[in-house]
This record gives sequence, structure tokens and C-alpha cells, in this order.
Amino acid sequence: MEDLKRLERSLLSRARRAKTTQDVADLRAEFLGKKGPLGQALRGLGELPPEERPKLGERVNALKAKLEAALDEAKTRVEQAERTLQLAQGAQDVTLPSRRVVPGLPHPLRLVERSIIDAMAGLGFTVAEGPLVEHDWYNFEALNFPPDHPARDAQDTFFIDDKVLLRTHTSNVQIRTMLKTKPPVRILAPGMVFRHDEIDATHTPCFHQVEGLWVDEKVTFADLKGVLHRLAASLFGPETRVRFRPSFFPFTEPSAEMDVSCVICGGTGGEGKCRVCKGTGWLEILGAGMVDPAVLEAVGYDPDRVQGFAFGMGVERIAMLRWGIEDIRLVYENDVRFLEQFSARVRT
Ligand code: 2U9
Repeated sequence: MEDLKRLERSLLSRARRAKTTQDVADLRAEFLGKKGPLGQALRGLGELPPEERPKLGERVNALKAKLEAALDEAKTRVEQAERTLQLAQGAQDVTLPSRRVVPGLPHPLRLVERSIIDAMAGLGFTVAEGPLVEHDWYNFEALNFPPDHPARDAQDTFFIDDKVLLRTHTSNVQIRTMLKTKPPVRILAPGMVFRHDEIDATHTPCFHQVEGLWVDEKVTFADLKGVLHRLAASLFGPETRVRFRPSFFPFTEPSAEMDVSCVICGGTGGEGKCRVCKGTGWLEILGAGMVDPAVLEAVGYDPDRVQGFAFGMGVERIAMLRWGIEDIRLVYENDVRFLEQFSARVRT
């Protein structure tokens, strides 16, 4: 017992004097290892008279626990000391100017999408979203596409299987919205769409659209013209003039294409030489029309009670016209020298 007391005092004092994590690890191996003093003491139990063995065994185990606790404490202490020393040696100069933070910028496509939404929000349009992977019914059938329409061909549309495809326009969003809401409906459907196109200066297989839909009891073609003229003025400036030409879409009747006076030559055609409008003075920016009664019927609306107009435009096309971008691929290459041109960087 006396030996154990002495052993305890000496080992605890050595633990207290440990200076490094290595010291603590060495002491742990020395004290608690098989060949250490405790192991020896336990082995020595056999030589004692049987009645003394339990008491001594208990003492040795208690000492073992005490040493473990002392070594844990020593470990925490030296680790903290080592960390303090490290910090002092490699002290940070907090007055050193930091590296310039380069803030992100909105992508030009986002800027166009945002300006369309902002212009239309003032007229009561809200934004709706829907799936990019869609069933044929929401993308074609409900929109009055006949079964043999060329857009329904694998040449033009990415099919996942017979009936599931990547949406070719955002019109599936208006269909889904009308199915779950009663009229009136006044929504914008911005988002990504997919068409099986060869890549060139004006086509990519994935592009963006903003479509709009306004259905109510008395929405007329005059409303369509007024709303879309306002949108054009918001996007291209208050002087912008518009004209409507007849067109055809399966989902609208009558249908029209809207042109704006050229953003570059102001509609003069630049003596027939304007590079952007090819001398015509006009730029086609969107398609529109009165929603076909067959489409209203497909979503359970009564075409004798409600009517409305819809429109659609390509976001890339608007961006290219607005900034005179000649090749759509630039918009997807993510070259910062290109992207930085579309809004003033916040200087830090
Ligand atoms: C519903 C009913 C009608 C959306 C419309 C257009 C005309 C149109 C093109 C513009 C350029 C597509 O990106 S583009 O190639 N879009 O010309 N889109 S009317 O009509 C709808 C939509 C939903 C329920």
C-alpha cells in the first residue's frame, strides 16, 4: 500500500509536469501499458495472501482511473498551450488589406426575364412555374396540337418515352394553372424550354421563354394590343412603336406576331442598311393571340363565358436585340469578360 501511495504521488506529479502532447502520450504508454507499474502491481497480486487480494486490486483500479483522468487533463492543458504558442508564432496581421471580393452579377438572361416580370407585375400579372419534364397531354394535347403536328415529332421534341417529354414551351404552366384555378387568371410563365434544334448563332436546344396568359369575362384583342405595347415600351423605351401581323398557332385564334420599331435605327431602316433589322425598320419580338376555345374547354373553362389572350417570347432573342449580341452561344459560354458588360459591378 505504501508503495502504491508513493507511485501515485510520483506519477501524478509527472503528469502535471508534461509539456507537450508527445509527453502525455509517452506517459500514457508508460503508466497504463502492460509492462507499466500498474500492470506489475496487478500481476503481483498472486503472491499475496488471498484475503488481501481484493483490497489491493480495488486500490490498483482506483489508481488507474485517477491516472487516466490526470492524463486527460494534462492533454487538454498542453493542447491549449500548444495552440496559444502556434497563434503567437504565426500571428495574423489584421491590418493587412483583404483580397478584393468579387461580387456575383445577374446573368443577362435573368436581367431580361426580370424586366419582363417587373413590367407585367404592374398590370397585375403574377409568376407561375411548372415541370420541365412533362406529359404529352399538358404540352401538346390540351393546347390543341393535332396528333400529326410536326412539333410532336422526335425531330423537334426530346422524348423521354412515348408520352413523356422535355417541354417545348412553358404553356404547360398555364394549362396546369387553369386546371387548378377558376377564372380570372393573369399569369406569367417564365422558364427553360427544349427543342431538338441544331446549335447555331440563333438556336440552342435549351432556351428560355416568358409566356403570359390573361383570361377573364371580357378580355379582348384590344387588351392584348394595349398590354403588349406597354411591355414593348418597358423593354425597349417609351418611343417604341409596335405592329401586329397575322400568324398561326394551334393554341390561339386569331394569332399575331408583334414587331417593335428597330432598337438600333429607331425604325428608319438606316437607309436600308440597318444591320439589326436588315433595313426593314422592324424587329419581331413575340407571338400572341386569343386563346383558342378548344384550349379553354380542355381545362374545363366555358368558352361562352370567358375568353383571353396569351403571348410568348424567347428571352435569348430579346437579350440579343437589346444588347446587339450577334451569337446566342456567347450567352451560354460564361466568359466573365462577356458577362461583366451587363450591369455595373459594385466596387469594393
Ligand atoms: C395557353 C394558351 C396559349 C402562348 C403563345 C406564342 C404565341 C408564341 C413563341 C415566341 C418565340 C415561342 O420562344 S418562341 O419560339 N411563342 O409565338 N406563344 S401565343 O400561347 C398560349 C399559351 C398557353 C394555355
